[in-house]
Amino acid sequence: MDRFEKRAIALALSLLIMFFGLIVYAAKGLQTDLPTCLPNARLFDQGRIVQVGPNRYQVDVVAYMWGFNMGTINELRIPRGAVVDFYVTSRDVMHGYHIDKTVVNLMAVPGAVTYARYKFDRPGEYQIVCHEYCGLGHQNMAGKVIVE
Ligand SMILES: [Cu+2]
Repeated sequence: MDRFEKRAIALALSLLIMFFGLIVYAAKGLQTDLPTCLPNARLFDQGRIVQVGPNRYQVDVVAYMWGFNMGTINELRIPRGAVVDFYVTSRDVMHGYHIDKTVVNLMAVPGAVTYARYKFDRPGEYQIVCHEYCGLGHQNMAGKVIVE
């Protein structure tokens, strides 16, 4: 192995370690879990918002043709700094659940629950869109998160 090969391998290894460190930092330091499918999660068919602690919320989202039920229809109001656990499922066909300007980007799958956590540090309106074509009313399938 010549000197150039050793340097290339050392560089590749240090990049791998750096990327892994960034993933751990994003998950723990920024409190953004990687989106996940929870194969054994309890199923639900009603949307709801539950406050589970000081500025901590759990939101069950049921996507349907064509809207999002999150306890309220298409709108979620939370205070600034809230940490929200999103559990997303679908009542009919596959939908998407993407919250603009965040890393929340989930599939809504009938019979399954997907999960993401996000901390809303900045006040304002965040658009929610379905990003999986789901039928004739797909383009009307939108909502918003309002951070006060
Ligand atoms: Cu949809």
